[in-house]
Amino acid sequence: MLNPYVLVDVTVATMAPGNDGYGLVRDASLVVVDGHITWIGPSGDRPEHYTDLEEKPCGGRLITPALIDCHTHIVYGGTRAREFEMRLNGASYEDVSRAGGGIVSTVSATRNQSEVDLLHAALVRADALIAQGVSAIEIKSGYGLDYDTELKMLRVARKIGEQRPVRVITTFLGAHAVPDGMDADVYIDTVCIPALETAHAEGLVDMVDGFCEGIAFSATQIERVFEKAQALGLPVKLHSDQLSNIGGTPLATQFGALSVDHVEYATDADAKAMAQAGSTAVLLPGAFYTLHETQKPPVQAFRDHHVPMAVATDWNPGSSPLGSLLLAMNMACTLFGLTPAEALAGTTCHAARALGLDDCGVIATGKRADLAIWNIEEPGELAYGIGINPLHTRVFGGVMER
Ligand code: DI6
Ligand code: FE
Repeated sequence: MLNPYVLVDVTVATMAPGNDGYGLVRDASLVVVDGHITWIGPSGDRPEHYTDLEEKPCGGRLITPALIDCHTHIVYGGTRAREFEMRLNGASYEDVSRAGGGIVSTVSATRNQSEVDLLHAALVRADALIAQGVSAIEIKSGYGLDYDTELKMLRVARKIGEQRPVRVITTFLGAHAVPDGMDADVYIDTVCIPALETAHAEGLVDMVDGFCEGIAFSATQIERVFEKAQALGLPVKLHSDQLSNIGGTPLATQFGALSVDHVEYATDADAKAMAQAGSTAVLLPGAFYTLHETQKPPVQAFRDHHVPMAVATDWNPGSSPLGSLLLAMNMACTLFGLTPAEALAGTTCHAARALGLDDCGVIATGKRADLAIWNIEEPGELAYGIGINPLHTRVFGGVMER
């Protein structure tokens, strides 16, 4: 059992709702008992019964909730660096495709790689996120597109959570792309839905996602997957309005989606529907950047309708080979116009909400002690730096890592 302790000489960005955006407490103390926060406030106000605890001085550093990457695809085989090179040497999308590139190449590499090798590569990616103060990672399947490989990906994702001090939330994304040579409807009914049922029965699935897009699946096809998710009692989320608007968001909100992700082409009506359904908008600037997208997500509409905005890496080998959540925060500010406080909310309290987690993402009494202690004094610096990692140390479930 962990001894209780108190972090002293800190500035705390609690990210608790309803104040300056950061919920800053200066000259603060933060009491941790049994892996949970039991008191946070100005040092002078610390209750009598907490005065004898072991004190850990933090040298005036900033503490935030540990970061949460609420949208990743970090389990995959192979790399797409070659096609990046080809495109920059003048090859067209068709040339890349003819040379066996694109999502199809990731699917075959993921099918061909052993579970051990997939895990090995994914752990390296998880470690990169953890090193930036991340304590929870959502990980999707979706590069198998066959029964066995979808299950294999989810087992690997679960193992990451067992082998590293990080919470892993798994998402079944069987409806990610139509496998080569297969009809989309046949795939949904004979592969995707049966794989979801088995994965759920084996305890491998926390949430269900789909890719609703002209190049992937229609809203009617996704609806069948969501009906199955609902029958199994699993929450849903959706890749929607990334490259076009084909009605994914109204569908997602009808199913009470935890989040609607990408949303560059979402309309004001979509934002309104998301607000009514309580869905979080997950902004993914890494994909926007990589694909040279020009349509920005309707950030002002999300603000006007009080839709919480999360920010994530979307780490995947094709459209977002982005291994830094801090950089995603910076990009969300520079490319989409989020304020640094919105960007930090996007990777803490709103990211927790996008995953349906209510025990983390803010610093408050009763929450898990998942914290990031930074070598900076002002929270605005987190989104300001480009490729800078100011993490001093992480606290995971109350355990201070150094
Ligand atoms: N949206 C994307 O941008 C990626 N998947 C998705 O649903 C693309 C995935 C890839 O190219 O590997
Ligand atoms: Fe994605």
